[in-house]
Amino acid sequence: MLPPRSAFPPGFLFGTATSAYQIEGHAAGGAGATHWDTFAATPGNVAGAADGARACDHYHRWPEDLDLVAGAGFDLYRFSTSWARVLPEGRGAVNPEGLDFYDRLVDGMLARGLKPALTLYHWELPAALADLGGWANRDVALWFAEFAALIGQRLGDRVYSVAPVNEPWCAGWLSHFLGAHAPGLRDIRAAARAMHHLALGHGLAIGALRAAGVGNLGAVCNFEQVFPADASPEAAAAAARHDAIMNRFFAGAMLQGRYPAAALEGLAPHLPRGWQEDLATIAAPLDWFGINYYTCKRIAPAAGPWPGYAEVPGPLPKTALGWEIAPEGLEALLLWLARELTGPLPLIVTENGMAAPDATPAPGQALTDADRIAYHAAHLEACRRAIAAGVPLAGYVAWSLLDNYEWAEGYAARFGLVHVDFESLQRTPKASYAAFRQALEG
Ligand code: IFM
Repeated sequence: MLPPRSAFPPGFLFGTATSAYQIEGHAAGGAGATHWDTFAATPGNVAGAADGARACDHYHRWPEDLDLVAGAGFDLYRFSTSWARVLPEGRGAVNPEGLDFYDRLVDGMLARGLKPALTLYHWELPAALADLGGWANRDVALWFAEFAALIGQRLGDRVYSVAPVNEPWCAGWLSHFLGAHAPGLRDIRAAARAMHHLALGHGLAIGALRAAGVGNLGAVCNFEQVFPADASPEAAAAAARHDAIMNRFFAGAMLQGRYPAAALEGLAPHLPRGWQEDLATIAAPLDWFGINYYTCKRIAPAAGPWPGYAEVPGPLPKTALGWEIAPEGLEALLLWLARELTGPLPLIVTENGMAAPDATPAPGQALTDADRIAYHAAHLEACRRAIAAGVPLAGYVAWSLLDNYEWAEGYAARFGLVHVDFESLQRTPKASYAAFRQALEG
């Protein structure tokens, strides 16, 4: 059972989230190509070579999807704009159909009493900008700020909150150093530059949004609880390096105006000249800070060049993606953030959820995803403990409303509270959806 709404402070916000490329159906509506289209079209990158061309066809089915969000009693809907849908070349000519789509979507949320929580960039970089070097090119951060201003001018009067970049660690390190996401690079120089320019793009976008009169601006970073794989000093140092790259790089820059020393020891030689001068822009004041949390990691030293570490499997029960289920890690990270980085700034859990091996529901039957309910329940209890310990936690957002395009995993990993049949595109609420509806009534 999920803890009821009444177990949280008055005004605590409950939401659910999606992102543009994962659900919209990118082939519809005149959107430009993105680096995810080309990444998926390259053999070996994505399970089944799946892409987001059709996804959940949310572009046409959004009224039904917003009815589902409202029907569960959520207060807030976290969604994202696709840069390439609005600006097919990344800059220059606007696709009016794209802007109109987001206009209708936001009005649709307001009509249903939902707070629109907008993320500007959830990873689908316009291919035309990838051609120019993507995030490794500083100009992309400047063009991103122009996109932010455009969206701010069009939607800023109606959205509840805005965050520029979802999970910059994924858009930077996972995509340019580990090669697991588009553009699929494994290059430390590109990674260092992309990470810095993503941070700069965040700061410039915050400035552009404030200049457009948009308020309630924040950031959304992903965090993992990090453990050394054993008691050796080498494992402790390896874990500290992962912690610096994963948990402290973006949060440190955005909240304190500095990159952690344990990350700079490997990245500094590859950062663009004069990077220090961008830190004041990156650390633009925020109104809230979002934490996306899914799992913990155990880190062992590994041979080879910096950063010289590898993940090792842990003993906890795992999700369908093999991610350890570690709700205590959420509590620990919330306490750490509030103590060391965010202080009185409101925190929001902007993503939390699990991929489960859901079976296809029988016609007319709810899908029984007891493991997902238990996952959300345990993490909501972790939130309650953090609040009781004094953390100014203001909301919890479940990932995800719908089963959707899970990036390199294609359509096999299902995170939704609502099952999607990717043939018929029929939506069927799961038991976890009903659990949220019940909890949010109480
Ligand atoms: O599906 C993703 C989402 O796009 C970003 N955060 C993590 C989710 C699950 O992997």
